[in-house]
Amino acid sequence: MHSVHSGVFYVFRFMSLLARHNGLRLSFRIILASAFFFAFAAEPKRYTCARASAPLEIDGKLDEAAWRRAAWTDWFVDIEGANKPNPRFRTRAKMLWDDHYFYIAAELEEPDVWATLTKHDSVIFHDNDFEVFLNPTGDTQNYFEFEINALNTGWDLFLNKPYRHGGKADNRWEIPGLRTAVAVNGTLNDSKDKDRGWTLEIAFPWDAFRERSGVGRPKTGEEWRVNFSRVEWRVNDKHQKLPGLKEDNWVWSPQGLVNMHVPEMWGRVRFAD
Ligand SMILES: [Ca+2]
Ligand SMILES: [Ca+2]
Ligand SMILES: [Ca+2]
Repeated sequence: MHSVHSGVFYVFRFMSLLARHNGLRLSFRIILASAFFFAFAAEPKRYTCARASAPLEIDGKLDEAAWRRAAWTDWFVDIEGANKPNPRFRTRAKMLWDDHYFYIAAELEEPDVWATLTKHDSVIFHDNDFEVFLNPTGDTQNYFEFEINALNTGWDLFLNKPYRHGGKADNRWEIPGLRTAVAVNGTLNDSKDKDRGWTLEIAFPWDAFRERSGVGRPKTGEEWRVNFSRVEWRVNDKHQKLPGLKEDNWVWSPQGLVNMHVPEMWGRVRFAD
């Protein structure tokens, strides 16, 4: 919130400065002020990733002392930004790291938890899912994507560059030693009751990223570009998608458009002691 507030502050200051220049046409002043506002509103989210004090049990539950101490991200917002309607259900995440793994936890509020895909490397966003985007070098190229559904089915893929620059997804990227787990707080694939949601834990081994990006475990103080996305479909009580309705996309750091593959807009995660 801090970045948006400071952005608004600067826009007002900037507009008052402009207002003194009566020679400037009003429309030009509005265009300038708008450009200034979006430059600030688009400032990425930031997160300081603490070191895990003890190994985590990857069981989908976030009840370890280390997780309890870790800060939550802000609540997710619409992919286009906080000026769009608030997501229908809440989502937030946490991160930790140690010598071996980058740990990610997420909590997804969901009254009807469902999933269908069981085959690794399926197009997981055809179910409701949680997605991780990682750009270790921060160069907006050579980045990694991981999607997971409530059945703990994963899809790991690599992009040498964004699709709009001719990038191609490579599903052959696999993560030896990856550990993931999901815990459903309610009942899976049973719409007769009302669930609270699902939580998940992911442990990415640092070496998984080295071959494709040249970067493995970060040094203390280094930053990666990271974003999280949640895809949510509107379904009936048989979990069939309602016709004519697109999926919702809720994210940590707003992209400003319906496209996760703009790494320039991802958040910044700094690895701290
Ligand atoms: Ca756990
Ligand atoms: Ca794969
Ligand atoms: Ca249920």
